Amino acid sequence: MGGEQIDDLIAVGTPCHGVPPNVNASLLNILGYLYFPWWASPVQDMIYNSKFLDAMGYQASHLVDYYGVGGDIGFMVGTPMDFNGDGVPATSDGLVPTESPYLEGRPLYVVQGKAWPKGDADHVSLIAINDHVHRYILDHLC
Ligand SMILES: [Ca+2]
Repeated sequence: MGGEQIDDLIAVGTPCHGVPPNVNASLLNILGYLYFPWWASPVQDMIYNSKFLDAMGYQASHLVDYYGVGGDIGFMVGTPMDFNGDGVPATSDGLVPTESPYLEGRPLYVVQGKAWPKGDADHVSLIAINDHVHRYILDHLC
């Protein structure tokens, strides 16, 4: 499968720029009483500027209309990052840095709010396609 078979690609909460190396430490500060299994740790390939991510690149194919969607619940996962270059660093959706789904020159839709159960802007709510994401997808596919 290639770009010729894909018209629109909407990446929701996808860590295109990766995650910080201390994501576990950030979570453990809050959830310190929970056991974190080894497989819940980010692999080295998903750490910012890993060889893998750099090789993948931070640009979408010109054959595909790419849209990134990130969540911002104000939860600090590492240092706030400014991947879209607007000068404004953002926090995270509770797991993935807000602007990590951004690819150069492509739209990034940020859902701001709170984590479940007070809101639906957290990582799991985004990838479960909450109402904001559902409407965004329909707007771009219709
Ligand atoms: Ca930014």
